[in-house]
Amino acid sequence: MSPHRAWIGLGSNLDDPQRHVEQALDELDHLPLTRRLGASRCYASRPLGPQDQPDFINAVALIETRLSPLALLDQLQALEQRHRRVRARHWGPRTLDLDLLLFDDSVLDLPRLKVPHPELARRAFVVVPLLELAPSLRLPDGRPLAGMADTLEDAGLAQLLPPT
Ligand code: PH2
Ligand code: MG
Ligand code: MG
Repeated sequence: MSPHRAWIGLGSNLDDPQRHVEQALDELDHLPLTRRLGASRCYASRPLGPQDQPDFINAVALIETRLSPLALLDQLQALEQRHRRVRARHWGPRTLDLDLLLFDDSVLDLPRLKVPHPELARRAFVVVPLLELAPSLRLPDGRPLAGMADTLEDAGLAQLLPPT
């Protein structure tokens, strides 16, 4: 069976965020049955949600994997834990957040996992890096992602230098 393609959103706003994101981009390439096909640049963005927290670094990666969606989710959560992520408050600060954004053209509505990520199209810090990597990307329902970024507030999004 051919491998799956999955898009992962990365975010961090604690403890040298760019280092966490760049390291996680590397670690995604080493997950079992998985390799990374591409990564966006890192973007700085103002926090969505509670404002009394540091700005975020966000990026998006494309991976190829033979893991199932839930097995991939387990791997992503284990990777978050290795970055000593503490789940303190909803939408609060974190050392590493890995969100499964898209998995092939799958639509999943499981207790642990919703794909596409329900907030995907509303978040400039997800849509802009996705479009950087894949300008013609479409959601499973066929809607093109291009154009969606224009209708979002830019959330103070600033493109950083590419990871070295
Ligand atoms: N993640 C959140 C809440 N707010 N804001 C930005 N700018 N970037 C994020 O990744 C982010 C956020 C919850 O996952
Ligand atoms: Mg998130
Ligand atoms: Mg998350």
